[in-house]
Amino acid sequence: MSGSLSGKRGLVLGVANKRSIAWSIASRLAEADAEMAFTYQGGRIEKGVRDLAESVNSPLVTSCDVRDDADIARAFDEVGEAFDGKLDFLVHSVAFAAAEDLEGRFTDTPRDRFWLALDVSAYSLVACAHAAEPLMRDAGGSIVTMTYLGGERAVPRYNVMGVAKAALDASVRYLAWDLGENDIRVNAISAGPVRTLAARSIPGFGAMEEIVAQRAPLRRQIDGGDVAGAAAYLLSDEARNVTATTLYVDAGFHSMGM
Ligand code: NAD
Ligand code: 0WE
Repeated sequence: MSGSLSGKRGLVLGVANKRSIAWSIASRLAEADAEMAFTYQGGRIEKGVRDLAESVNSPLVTSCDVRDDADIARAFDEVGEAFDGKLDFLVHSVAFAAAEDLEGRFTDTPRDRFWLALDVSAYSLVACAHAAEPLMRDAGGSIVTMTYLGGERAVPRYNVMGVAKAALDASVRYLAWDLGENDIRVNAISAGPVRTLAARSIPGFGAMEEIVAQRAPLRRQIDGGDVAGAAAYLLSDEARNVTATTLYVDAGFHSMGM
C-alpha cells in the first residue's frame, strides 16, 4: 500500500508485547509502508519485541530506559546511523507509575514515586523531542504521544499518573511551540481504556471499560486499532497543519457531563 506514510522513517518507543498501543500503531504504519526502529525497556521483553520488529522488517531494535539520559543519547545515535541522520516521526507510548500508586489514595504518594511517574511518563517526551530534533530539522517531522483524560479530570485511582499526564499535555504545547519553527509537529492522542497487558493488571479496569461503553456517545469500547488510525493520520502529511493538539479516541466519552 502506498500513501502519505510510504517511505517515512520513524522511531517507536513503548512496545512491550503485541497488545501494546505502540504495537497497534507500528503494525498499522508498517501496512502503510513506513520503516521503523524500535526501543524497548529491559531484557525481559527483548525477545518478544525483536520478533515483532522483525515481522515488519525493522532495521533497528535497541534498548532504551527513558530515565537515563546517556541511554537516550545512545539510542538516538543508533537511530541516526540506521536512517542516514534523518527521522520523519516519533511515537512516544511510554508511561509508568508504581502499581501501589494506581490504587488507594493520591494523598499517600511518596515523593520518590511521584518523581518516578513524572520522569518516565512526562519528562521522557521532552528528552526524546530534544534528541529527535537534530534528525528532523531538515525535512520536518511529527511526534505523537499517548495521554489520558485522567490528566485533565480526576479519575479515581489514576492518581499520580493523572498528574504526570497533565505535565505531559502541557509539554506537548511547549514542545510544539519550540519545534514548530523547524516544521516539527507535536500532538497527543487521548485514548479511552484499551485492554493492554499493563491495563489488565489494574484492579477495576473491566468496570471502567463498561462505564465508557454505557456513557460514551458511541456506547462502545475502543481498541488499539482505533488508536492506530488516529496516529497514522497525525504522523502523515494529511495533518501538516495540526500541532499542539489532543485527538480524543474515546468514543466521545470526554464530552459528557453525566
Ligand atoms: P504498555 O505496558 O504496553 O506500554 C507502556 C510501555 O512503557 C511499555 O512498553 C514499557 O516497557 C514502557 N516503559 C515503562 N517504563 C519505561 C522506561 N523507564 N523506559 C522506557 N520504556 C518504559 O501499555 P499501554 O497501555 O500500551 O501504554 C502506552 C501508553 O498509552 C502509555 O503512555 C499509557 O499511559 C497510554 N494510554 C493507555 C491507555 C490504556 O487504557 N491502555 C489509555 C490511554 C493512554
Ligand atoms: O495510562 C494508563 C496506565 C499506564 C500504567 C499502567 C501500569 C500498570 C502496571 C502506568 N503504570 C503502570 N504500572 C504498573 O505497575 N492508562 C490510561 C490505563 C489506566 O490505568 C488506570 C486507569 C486507566 C484508564 C489506573 C487507575 C484508574 C484508571
